[in-house]
Amino acid sequence: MATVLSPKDFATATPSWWCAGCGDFGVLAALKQACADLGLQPKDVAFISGIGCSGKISGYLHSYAFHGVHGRALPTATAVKLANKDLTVIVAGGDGDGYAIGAGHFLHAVRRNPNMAYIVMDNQTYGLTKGQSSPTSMLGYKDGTHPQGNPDAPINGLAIALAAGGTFLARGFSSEPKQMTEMIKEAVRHPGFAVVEVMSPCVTFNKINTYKWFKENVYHLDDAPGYDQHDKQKAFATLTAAGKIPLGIFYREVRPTLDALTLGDHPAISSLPIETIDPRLVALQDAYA
Ligand SMILES: Cc1ncc(C[n+]2csc(CCOP(=O)(O)OP(=O)(O)O)c2C)c(N)n1
Ligand code: SF4
Ligand SMILES: [Mg+2]
Repeated sequence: MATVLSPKDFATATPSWWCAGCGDFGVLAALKQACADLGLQPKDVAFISGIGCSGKISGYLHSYAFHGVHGRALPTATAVKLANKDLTVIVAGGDGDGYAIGAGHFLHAVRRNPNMAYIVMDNQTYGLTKGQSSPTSMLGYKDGTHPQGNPDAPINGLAIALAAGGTFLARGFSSEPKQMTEMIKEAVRHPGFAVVEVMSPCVTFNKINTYKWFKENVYHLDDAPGYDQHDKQKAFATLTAAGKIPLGIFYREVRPTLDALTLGDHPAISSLPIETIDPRLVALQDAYA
């Protein structure tokens, strides 16, 4: 029988690089708790991340991990899932990684619906490169590249994902660990591509969207009586309404996953005997060893 693990079993010895108070600590804590609650073992999890302060998270979770190229976490994760569909694949990255350089991959992952959870750690800035405007920065956000204020309207990643065929869309706040843990667990359990956007304040560069600002500017869908997570029109209206930022699970539906459609009952590549792998691939691999 597999041992039941605690969040501490998902910690690594890697010292954290994040600034004290960074929202990303809350995301990591929720993730470890979710993995423990789900009864996962580190060997069951492949954690793929992008580049950014957020992307460093894969080094802090004891699991298989791949810290990829900026904006390319999703195609990498899709390949991992197709190679070994038994792995629980979790992807994480920043608002820049997912909604700027990786925007094309984001849309196509949403429509393909591979079975994995994607956490967008949204601090409304490019933290790693010292606070430039990101696709989710507010109009007027001031930084080194926009000293007069950001002239670009922010994009709404979850509404875009809903329009592209998203099957699970949620938003959490990094200083609400219990709600975030439950959301991540639901996302991992969802049979398809589950997007969890987490408002994760950058205490060093984003002096507008602070913890205090969020506490004053969010509300919880759980407080809205009768909200139906299967009502697409309602989800779209909720996500795009002006005013306070909604938190919760907006929408879910079940439709065939990329893995089911492409692999069917075929065994995953990882389970094939080595002799059945095309020798040209082995030679190619050896050439780069
Ligand atoms: C191809 C490429 N372009 C640009 C960069 C520089 N770069 C590194 S991280 C980053 C943005 C990070 O912002 P975000 O994804 O929001 O992550 P955060 O640091 O805010 O968590 C950029 C532009 C890069 N590493 N690679
Ligand atoms: S720069 Fe911002 S996002 Fe990066 S570790 Fe520091 S607080 Fe977090
Ligand atoms: Mg960011």
